[in-house]
Amino acid sequence: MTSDTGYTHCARMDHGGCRLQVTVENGQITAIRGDSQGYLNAGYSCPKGRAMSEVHDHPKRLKTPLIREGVRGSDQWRSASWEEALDTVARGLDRIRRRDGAKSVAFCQGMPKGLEHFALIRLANIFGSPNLVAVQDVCHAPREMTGRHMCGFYPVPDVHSSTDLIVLWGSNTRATNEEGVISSQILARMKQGAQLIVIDPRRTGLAAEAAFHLPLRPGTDGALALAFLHVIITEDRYDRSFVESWTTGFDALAEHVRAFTPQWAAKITGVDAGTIEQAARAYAQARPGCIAWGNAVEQTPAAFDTIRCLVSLMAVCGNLDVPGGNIRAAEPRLLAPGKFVRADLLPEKPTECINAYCGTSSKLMTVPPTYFRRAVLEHNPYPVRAAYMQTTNPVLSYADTDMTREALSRLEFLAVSDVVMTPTAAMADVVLPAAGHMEFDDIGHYGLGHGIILARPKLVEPPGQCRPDLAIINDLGRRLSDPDLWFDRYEQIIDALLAPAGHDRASFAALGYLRGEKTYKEYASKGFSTPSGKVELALSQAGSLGAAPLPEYHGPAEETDADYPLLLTSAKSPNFLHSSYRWVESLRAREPVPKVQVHPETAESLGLETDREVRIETRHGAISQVVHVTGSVPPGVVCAAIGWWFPEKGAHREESWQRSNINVATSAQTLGRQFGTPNLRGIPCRIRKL
Ligand SMILES: Nc1nc2c(c(=O)[nH]1)N[C@H]1C(S)=C(S)[C@@H](COP(=O)(O)OP(=O)(O)OC[C@H]3O[C@@H](n4cnc5c(=O)[nH]c(N)nc54)[C@H](O)[C@@H]3O)O[C@H]1N2
Ligand SMILES: Nc1nc2c(c(=O)[nH]1)N[C@H]1C(S)=C(S)[C@@H](COP(=O)(O)OP(=O)(O)OC[C@H]3O[C@@H](n4cnc5c(=O)[nH]c(N)nc54)[C@H](O)[C@@H]3O)O[C@H]1N2
Ligand code: SF4
Ligand SMILES: [Mo]
Repeated sequence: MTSDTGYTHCARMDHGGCRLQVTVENGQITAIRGDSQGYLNAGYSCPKGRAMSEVHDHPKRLKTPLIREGVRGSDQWRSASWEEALDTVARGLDRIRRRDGAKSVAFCQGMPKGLEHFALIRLANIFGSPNLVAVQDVCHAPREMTGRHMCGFYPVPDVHSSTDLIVLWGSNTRATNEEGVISSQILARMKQGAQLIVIDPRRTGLAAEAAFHLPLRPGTDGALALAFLHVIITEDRYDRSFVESWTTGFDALAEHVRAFTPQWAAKITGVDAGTIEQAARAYAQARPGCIAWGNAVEQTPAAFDTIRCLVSLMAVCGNLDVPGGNIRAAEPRLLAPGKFVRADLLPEKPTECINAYCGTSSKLMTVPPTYFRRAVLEHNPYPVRAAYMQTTNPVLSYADTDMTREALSRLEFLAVSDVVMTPTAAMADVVLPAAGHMEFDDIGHYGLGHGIILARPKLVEPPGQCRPDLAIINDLGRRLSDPDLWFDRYEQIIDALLAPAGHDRASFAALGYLRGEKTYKEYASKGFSTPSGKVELALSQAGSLGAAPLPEYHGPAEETDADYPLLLTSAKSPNFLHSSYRWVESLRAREPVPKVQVHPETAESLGLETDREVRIETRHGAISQVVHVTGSVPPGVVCAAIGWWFPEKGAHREESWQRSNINVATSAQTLGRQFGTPNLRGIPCRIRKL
């Protein structure tokens, strides 16, 4: 028997980052624990991270390439060699490229798991398609791009430095480890005395420990943020010297927010005016304080306005680019993403991608999923007829599942790479078995903009014939384009990225992580990278973005009425990543069924009881989940579980992906103009007993 101990950083179970100590015996992972030397986690790990040992070699894992035999979606496949499968994929994509043009082929990516995200962009660019579809419409693009419009960078919370106060604005880090923001760091700052403000309809664990918890009505964040600005500006609590030297439009903003009193916001948000005032004052007083923002601020069509308010708060309180505030993270000197993806080969991308025709932000370099599906279904703005999807499960993750299913069934050719058969892969012509975490050499958090790059060396062989996405893309690239643009072996990609930092895979694995050298307040010498060189509280380019110069609040995306009196929102589960890993026994045992959280008063008025299955109906669709009566959600708010399908029922079956999938009940009709964001928070609904 051989036994080894290896070290890597967790990945694919959330955004990843905990350094793990991994025991490998006879080629199998037998133990995983958090490593006390971990830069981000200092010994911490969670059940998801430790469950990776079950993922490797799980019987559900895809182990050979599959080619469709029966009608699409009927679950009839034959195993194929990699040669045949890759040739079939290359032929399928090339046929459409020759007939309809390269832009009729889309490349789709889910939450980035590692380098495969950038490798796929490289493939799309070299292939000649401007259409890289990503879930960024509801995940990070709104905050990143809005930040870049207003202050020239993506202002990430500096939870690595000492800080007086952390605002968790619709972010629940204790359950959802986020890019560079790990709850162990927030807890460490709290131990040093940092206060918390939690803005979340639910009383989460962190809310219970916070100095202020503002349980707002889902979808009303913009109104609350305007009231924060009102308090801070009218009470003269802002950083006058920063505002005078480094912002544009402050006087107009001050005038604009006069109407948005705490009393006004209280009516909309349901949070009492006194609490709004006190919390706003606490943020203004904290020097420094940071805002750790989550999905809630960017999962409504109003994301652009909501986030503009938050960046304005950071700016007027002097918290931009100071230690412990919201900073421009400096990246370590790796090969720049733009160079790696060969953006130079496709200069027409910004004007030719699907969303360029939809008036989205010019900084958005990925296609919002709704515009991709409209291109497939309505040929709007032009037809898309084939897709290559990796690390994504759109049947579960895109708003409006009917639309997704329809689009998938209309594609002339679809190839999917995944680690298991999913409801999306079940619709494909070719399914490719991907290697998972610890099964190949990878790098974590490259290009994500928070300044830390993590080593993820290979520790075990992949099961069966599984191959890393990096290798699959490299092989497809060699078939679809000049082979000289590709690599002999996928590992060379990693060495190429690390070379500018003076590392190769081995030396980087030994080092563990790289952090960019941070110098704060770079604006003092260089100005802000905006047209005016300042933070644009009033946005000079607002017109081209279809917005007013100052952030507004236009009310919720959808109003409740007598038929749909409750407000539906969601929160991510600590036990799963989106739709992934319902098939991992230890995780499923922790959470066997999808639960919808309902307040005791709401439950009583509707006669609902814990553990009883109910129907949740919106104007767009209906799903079933199991009631959990809890005082941690406010009355009238319903918080459902996301990403639910039942692998044990068969990925291709409707009863598997339809029954409890929240996106059956969401809509992609109304989208935010700048990022194509649908409404996922604050959806009018009703609940019926089954
Ligand atoms: N209603 C609603 N919808 C949402 C959200 C919400 O809050 N509410 N959240 C949104 C957010 S923030 C995001 S990021 C998206 C997520 O959207 P997706 O990324 O599409 O979500 P997942 O369901 O995790 O799908 C990931 C797939 O990748 C597979 N996988 C894991 N590792 C690998 C690998 O190494 N290679 C390959 N090829 N496959 C792999 C998994 O098995 C899984 O099937 O969903 C969004 N959708
Ligand atoms: N365990 C686990 N970890 C994950 C993920 C996962 O699926 N599971 N996903 C990863 C991904 S891709 C992402 S993007 C991040 C997301 O991480 P988060 O942003 O933390 O994601 P959520 O849990 O969707 O939302 C956070 C909180 O928003 C609250 N909320 C709901 N509606 C509203 C609202 O209208 N306003 C406000 N202010 N709050 C609201 C919810 O109650 C929840 O506590 O997590 C990453 N980490
Ligand atoms: S918190 Fe995230 S990174 Fe850490 S062990 Fe859990 S899943 Fe992995
Ligand atoms: Mo996400």
